[in-house]
Amino acid sequence: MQPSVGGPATRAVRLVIVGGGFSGIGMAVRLRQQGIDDFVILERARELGGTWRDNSYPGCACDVQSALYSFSFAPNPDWSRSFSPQGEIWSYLRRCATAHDIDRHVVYDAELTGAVWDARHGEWQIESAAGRWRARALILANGPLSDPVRPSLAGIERFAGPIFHSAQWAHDVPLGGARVAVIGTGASAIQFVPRIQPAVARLHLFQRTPPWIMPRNDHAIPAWRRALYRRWPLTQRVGRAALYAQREMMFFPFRHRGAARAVEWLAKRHLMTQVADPELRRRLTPQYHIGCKRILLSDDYLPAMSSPNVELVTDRIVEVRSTAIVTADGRARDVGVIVFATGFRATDPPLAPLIRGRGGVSLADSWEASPAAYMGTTTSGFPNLFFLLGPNTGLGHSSVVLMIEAQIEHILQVLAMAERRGDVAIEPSAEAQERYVRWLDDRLAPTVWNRGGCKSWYLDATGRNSALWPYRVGRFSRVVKRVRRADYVAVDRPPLAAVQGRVP
Ligand code: N01
Repeated sequence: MQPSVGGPATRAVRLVIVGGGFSGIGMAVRLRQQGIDDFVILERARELGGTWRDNSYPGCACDVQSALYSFSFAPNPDWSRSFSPQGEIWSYLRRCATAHDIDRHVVYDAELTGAVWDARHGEWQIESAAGRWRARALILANGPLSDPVRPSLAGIERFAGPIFHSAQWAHDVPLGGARVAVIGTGASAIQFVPRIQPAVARLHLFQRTPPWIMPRNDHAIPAWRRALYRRWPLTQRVGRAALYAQREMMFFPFRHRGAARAVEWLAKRHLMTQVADPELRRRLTPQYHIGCKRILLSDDYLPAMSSPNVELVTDRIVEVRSTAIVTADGRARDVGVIVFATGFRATDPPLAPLIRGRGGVSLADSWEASPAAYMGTTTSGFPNLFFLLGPNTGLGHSSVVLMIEAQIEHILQVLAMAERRGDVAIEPSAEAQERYVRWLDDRLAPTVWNRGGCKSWYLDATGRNSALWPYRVGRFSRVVKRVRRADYVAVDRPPLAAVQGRVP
């Protein structure tokens, strides 16, 4: 895509937000609260909700308590459970959008197909499946866990039965009485495996690496407590603050091996009480430090492993045939349906090749397979481009909605600062970004995520941890909400002439 000030079909707005999930809706609400109305949300689907719209597999729920996994500015007194199911979270998001009059800003079926920084006019030229826009600022709120990964297994194209990914659950495929293969044992699989196990004839669960699993302790929120929250909202805010503090304390084992050993002991005890067979237990016991991969919560996954219709397969898959999966030991297991629970393109963002900044350089070229951003939110060479849940904003211990909210405040402050300074476009200086990323890398180097003896989706193709923030949420909020003016440079003047020379 070449930069061009489009014809009549090109609509001009102040901001374009890509994605209408938690990040996009949160950004839109805060923009409206600031009196900024001139923006659109480009949503590739036909409804809002992001990952909470897409992931509809049986048993899908949040593994962070809803009181914290929700916007601070939109408390919901009606959560039915401490860890609410997907349907409730999705409706909550749609309600937030409606309550704040966001719907009229949304363009559906509008998958982003390209965006180019037009230095001459100081704006982004944006192309989508629903048309063209030009905008002063582009906010990528497309989420790190949006695009499923399907492994390339030899012979998969020959498989005769249905194949689908957990994030694109095929509700029209009947699993009752079927022989089902589930590939992957991450956060998604452990939620749906116990739900489908009672219905299927046979479930072969292909595990490459066992996860550490802790008790979930989910419970219904009694009607009296919901009434209390409705009547006195302050009580819910106090509960949220307590939960926030409790979750912040859960960070400790991620940085202190002694504390992590105690958590490992608890997880092993959980396994011991839920799985009687020592051989099965051995195969379900992780051989890496707890926390290296996401710690999972479940009270019903491990018991499902002992069901007579479940087989835990730990041999490597070598081939898929029309009605079977063959493992490295030469065994072929007859299966009629394959479900991939194999995760997402988290550190290999699919939009990166489509976004072109100064000089026509793409994000993918600039990042060279290792996404990096200043404060997880902006990146040098890409004026007025902002990320929500960008590089190194993931968490192992708390709610990412808190990270989104902190980033939104950062973006609002940077936009306001640019306006005050009279800057048409602004970006972090290369030095500020390098300093920040070096600091992150140094902090992450000794942690369990980098050194815990596992390979997780936190590590990108280069082996760098470009997914996680290395501290508590509180520290991120403090760092990000205090914008350092000197770290942001204007790119409209004097560099404009030089930039113009390079762009056709
Ligand atoms: O995906 P994952 P997920 N052959 O990447 C295996 C969030 N989430 O969808 O560990 C065989 O964690 C892979 O094996 P290994 C949450 O942040 C949140 O479950 O790489 N197996 C692993 O077991 C989570 O972390 C909620 O050896 C293959 C699995 O597939 C993130 O989403 C709920 C394979 C992938 O696990 C992703 O979770 C659900 C292959 N070729 C998810 N390739 C909440 O409740 C991969 N695997 C908020």
